[in-house]
Amino acid sequence: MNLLNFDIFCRVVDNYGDAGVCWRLARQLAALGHGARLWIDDLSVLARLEPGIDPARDLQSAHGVQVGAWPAAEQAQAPERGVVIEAFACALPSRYAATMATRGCLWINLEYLSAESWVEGCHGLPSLQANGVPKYFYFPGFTPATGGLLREPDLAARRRQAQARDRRERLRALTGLPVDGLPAPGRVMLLFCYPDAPWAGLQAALAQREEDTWLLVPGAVPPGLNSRGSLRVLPIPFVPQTRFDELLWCCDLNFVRGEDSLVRALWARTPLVWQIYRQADDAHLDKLDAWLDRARWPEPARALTLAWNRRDDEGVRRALTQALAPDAWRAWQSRCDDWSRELSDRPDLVHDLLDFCQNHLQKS
Ligand code: TRH
Repeated sequence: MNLLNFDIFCRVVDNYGDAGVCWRLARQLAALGHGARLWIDDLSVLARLEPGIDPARDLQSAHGVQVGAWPAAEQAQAPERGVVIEAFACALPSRYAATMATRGCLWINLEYLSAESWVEGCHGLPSLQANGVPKYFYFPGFTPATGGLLREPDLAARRRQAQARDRRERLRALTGLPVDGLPAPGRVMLLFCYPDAPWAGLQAALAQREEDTWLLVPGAVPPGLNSRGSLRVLPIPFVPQTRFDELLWCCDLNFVRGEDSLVRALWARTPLVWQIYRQADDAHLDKLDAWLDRARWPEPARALTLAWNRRDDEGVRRALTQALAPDAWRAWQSRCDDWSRELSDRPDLVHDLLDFCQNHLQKS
């Protein structure tokens, strides 16, 4: 395969997901030997995900990726026959876009992840832009007719190696928690959610179990969520993105949100509850239904996901209690494992994207 040069453009709209997806993609391309530059308008968000990044430096490099502050991109030139990835329709700097036409670049708009079936019809379609270059829409997704999901080639092997080691030691090394008294498997959970999540329902369900549950909360703990009954709420540090998987692999149930942490939780092969990013006019609820239809969770897990996203505390309390009952829990674990295997049998996003680029660069 020819090595390519990628320029990835990212504007941070909110939270960590925009930067998180672009950073993961850039790292994986660089690890495969491709040239990868990431232009980003908020280095402080990237620095949270990658502590090696200095938010005060306009140009730097980490993990083989060149990182540039967005204003510097205004003066940059597109690489000759390079691939320009505009993440999430962030709009390229106009001067830069003008250089693309004469340099034989391939222009790709990387879209947000959706499980809706219409994305299959739109994946890969071109649209001619003002600079005379077609822009191709690239949709990540859960089916073979989409652009796939980000998954590093060595991920499953790393998970198996990690999980062969003592979980208490892994957790201690990662979070600094004193791990004496770590509950039995089945009772360590990660809570990565938006501030409006119905955590009171979660707290009510977990506080009344017979044995302890540990709830690990990276970053800020929602005010009012605290240890009670059999629930221990444990604030933990936000870990670098390169170690986030290890955190998921320590937990039996992962509450995740947005886009990137959802995909990582799927690769962890354990039960997960997804809080989708909220959109105007409740558009996210259709996306959530489409995802649940593909997930085919057993009923209590489906009900839990719906209640979690509808911010229904009583629904969460009831459904979580049911989903954690032994038979329901085993059925949920087994479906997660099956779906994760099924998805990982397909080409990952980077390999799909590289094929797409090679085909389209040859044609031009
Ligand atoms: O932060 P998010 O809510 O980002 C969202 C979504 O991407 C959403 O789709 C998008 O529209 C919106 O932003 C603008 O959730 P997400 O996508 O899971 O990103 C979180 C990133 O943070 C992910 O790359 C994992 C990383 N992370 C760490 O590296 N360390 C940690 O300790 C934690 C908790 C997360």
